[in-house]
Amino acid sequence: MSKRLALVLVSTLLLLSLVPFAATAQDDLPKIGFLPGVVDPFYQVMQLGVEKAAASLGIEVVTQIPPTWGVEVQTPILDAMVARGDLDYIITAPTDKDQMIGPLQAAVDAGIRVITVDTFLGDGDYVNGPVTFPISYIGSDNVEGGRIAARGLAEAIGGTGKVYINSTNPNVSSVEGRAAGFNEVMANEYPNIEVVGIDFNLDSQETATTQTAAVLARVPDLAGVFGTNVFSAGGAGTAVVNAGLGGEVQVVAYDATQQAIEMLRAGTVTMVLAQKPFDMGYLAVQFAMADADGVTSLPRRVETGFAIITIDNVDDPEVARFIYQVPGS
Ligand code: T6T
Repeated sequence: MSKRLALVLVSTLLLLSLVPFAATAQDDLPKIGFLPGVVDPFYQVMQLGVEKAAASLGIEVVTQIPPTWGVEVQTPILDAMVARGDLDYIITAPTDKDQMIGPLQAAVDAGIRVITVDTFLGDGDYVNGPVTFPISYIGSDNVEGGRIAARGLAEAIGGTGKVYINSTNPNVSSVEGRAAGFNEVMANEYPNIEVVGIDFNLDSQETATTQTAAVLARVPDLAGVFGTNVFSAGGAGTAVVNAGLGGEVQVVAYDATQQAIEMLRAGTVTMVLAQKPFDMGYLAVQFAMADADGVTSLPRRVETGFAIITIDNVDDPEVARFIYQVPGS
């Protein structure tokens, strides 16, 4: 055999021996299910983060976004994801901090590892709290976000007057935390501000608009509104504009949608709290990969922070990059 032929043979054998290993490595990559709360710009941006991380790592993600918010919609989708039998991890935003414990425990019992993003189960303390099975909670410190919103609104109304909260659902860790932080600051730091109440719009912007309009009619000297998420803030701002009170009744908006930014530019909204949904999705996929690779020291809680957007900084690219940019919008 010539030297050259021997070399070709050896190289071919070497290459062939590597192929099965490559296939195994590919097969060993975790497969992830992504189940957010509802179709909205916040979760659409989170999906971009999930997809970006998955592409970087070469792993497959199965995404299903519930059309409406709620345990009754999210649970059957989760059950179907578990029943597929091919998912190693589920990244999800539980739509109720108590009622989703059972369905997610069932996923864990079926051998799936769970990471919660944006919302948490129980009290969110996955080390010492009542629920410890999720790998991690990755999301905003929503109580702190509520405090920031309260101080922003209080300042906008000169530290005195009546304010109202429009929110989505009770028992959801994110919006519940926002209202709690807001109420805490108003009670402790602003004795001349009265919180006249809270309504739950069940993730309907239309309902949020109607509810806010009713409060504006009932409380003619209302000074401000805190909208705790996309739908709440959108509805609150719309009602204020419809009543001809834009700029008079101040609105603080949680979630940096295009609509919230338009209302900020129009003078209806005084402050927008941008969360970092891209980071939440991206990090969750990275955490799943790290866990699959045997990393055991992943933090059980990761706070992704905020960008606080006002009319003074909305055009600063370092701030504007946190406005929720959804493809096609
Ligand atoms: O505000 C976000 C999210 O953080 C919350 O948990 C649910 O509502 C949104 O998705 C906005 O609609």
